[in-house]
Amino acid sequence: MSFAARAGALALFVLVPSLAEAQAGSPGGAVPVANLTARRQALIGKIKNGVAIIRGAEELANDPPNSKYPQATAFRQDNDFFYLTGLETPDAWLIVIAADSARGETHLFIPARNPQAERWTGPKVGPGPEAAAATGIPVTHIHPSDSVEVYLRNLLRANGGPDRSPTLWVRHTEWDTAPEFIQTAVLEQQRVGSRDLLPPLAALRLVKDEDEIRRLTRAAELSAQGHIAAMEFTKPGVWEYEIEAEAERTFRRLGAERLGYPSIVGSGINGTVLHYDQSRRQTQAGDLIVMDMAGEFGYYTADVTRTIPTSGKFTPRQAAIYNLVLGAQQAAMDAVRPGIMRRDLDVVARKYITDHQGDLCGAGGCNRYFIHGLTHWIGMDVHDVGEGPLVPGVAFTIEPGIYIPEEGFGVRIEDDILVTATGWVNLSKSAPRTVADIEKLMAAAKARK
Ligand SMILES: [Mn+2]
Repeated sequence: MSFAARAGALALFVLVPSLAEAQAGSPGGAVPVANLTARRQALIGKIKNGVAIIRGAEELANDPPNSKYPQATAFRQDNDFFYLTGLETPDAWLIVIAADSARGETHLFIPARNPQAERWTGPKVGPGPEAAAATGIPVTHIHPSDSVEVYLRNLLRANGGPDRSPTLWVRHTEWDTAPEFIQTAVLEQQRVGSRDLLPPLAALRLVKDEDEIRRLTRAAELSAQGHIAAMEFTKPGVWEYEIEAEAERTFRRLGAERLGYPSIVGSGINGTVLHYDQSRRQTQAGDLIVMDMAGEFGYYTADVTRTIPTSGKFTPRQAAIYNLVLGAQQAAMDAVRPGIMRRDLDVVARKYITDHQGDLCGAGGCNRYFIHGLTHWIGMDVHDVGEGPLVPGVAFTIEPGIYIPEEGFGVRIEDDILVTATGWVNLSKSAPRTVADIEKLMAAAKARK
């Protein structure tokens, strides 16, 4: 073996400092330990008694010849796991043990560090003091991932027995892909049965804490800035994908680590296709363009739609439909207050359209062109989990739309609303929303070109 080869072999086994710092250096920053601890304690309070098992996202496969050639930036942690640990480490597990009479405890399982693999994929947080400092989980409760199966079996055996068998809380949605030892463990517990972990976790994730609100606020603001960039860029003849690129580079430049969802830029007739995401058409003067695009910041995503005229000026017909949609959106916003349901807002928006449509859509009325729901929750998922009335800390979209294929255009306006103790705020309000403000912004941009 040559000296160079020996040196190389040696270098493989030198551990470089782990990524705890690098993770904290992500644009979103680290989730404060106090928040993570509070969330885990709240989960223990919700499940009261039993054992919850949360599996982190798996390392991306790299198996030639079908290799996707995974990159660290393509990995995204499981939402529930990130919510409770703030860790982006792949192939990790969290076991939360609740007991009626005690505060409960949390055990974290993360892969032992592998110097050879880290030469390819970069340094990782291993089981040890760094993981304890990042999560607030005591280092004595942090173990290597490959010990999770034995740990769980012992835990259930120790707490089992005919009289007191702990309830297992698992996410039923991922049941089919759960490892065999989890499935076996649950089968062994069937006297008590397994319970779906989604409802208690969703109830927690629905009401955002201050660190989540910070992330969501930033996601909405950078998304609004991307919409402004797209408006300034647009003129007849540009392609839909160019508009998309203009917005997306702004999201990224302002700290978005990925898109919240595939961008939708639908001009003309494409604007009537709700999830059109090909972005392959060349725009023409006279088109309207529906742009539904947002970035994700620190695991929280906005969801923002604006509709603009390619030429910078709405036709009277387009403006009339636009203002009806805008009025419906504003009416729904004005009805937001703690205690009401999102479906109540849907009723308000549709009633506004009925009351103000005049003869814009003929005898059938405009609501027959409003073919989707008015709102959904936002958060770690663009269609986030949870249910129930509006309370301070929930966030959701208000997005009425009218799509008229026979006239070749659609209009959707979508903003992100956060309910506060004193009312609500529109997190995406920086993106112009009225006919006058959109035309003014596009005219100013044209004058500068
Ligand atoms: Mn939406």
